[in-house]
Amino acid sequence: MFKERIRLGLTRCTVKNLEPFQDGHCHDELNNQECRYDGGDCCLDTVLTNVCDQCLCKEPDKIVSGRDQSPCLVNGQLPGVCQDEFNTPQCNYDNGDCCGSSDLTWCDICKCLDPRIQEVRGNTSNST
Ligand SMILES: [Ca+2]
Repeated sequence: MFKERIRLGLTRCTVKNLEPFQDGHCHDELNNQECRYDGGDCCLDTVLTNVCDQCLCKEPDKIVSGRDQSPCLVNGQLPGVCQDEFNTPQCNYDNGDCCGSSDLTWCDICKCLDPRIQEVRGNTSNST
């Protein structure tokens, strides 16, 4: 097993199960420098986000090349409906759909993450 880690260059990676490494699906637990950013799984042209929560491309060289500026890596956005997979900086926090009185039937986390809207909320309303 340790041989495998050496072969993959993952000797500093603390994740025990390396099977998900570079399997084409983005894994948050492997998406760090020690684990070589999941072998690039989180920076693919089409990131498979079914097993990750953050699913962010963190590879420095890819970010420098502008990959993190790519507008949104998932398709199927529904206006006015909070969708966790779009609730990211890349997807403009689902255009604010997870903040306020949107349709929350399509999300699990349904959290208002948009920093701009959070600011507004903090100033105006504190009662639920
Ligand atoms: Ca993976």
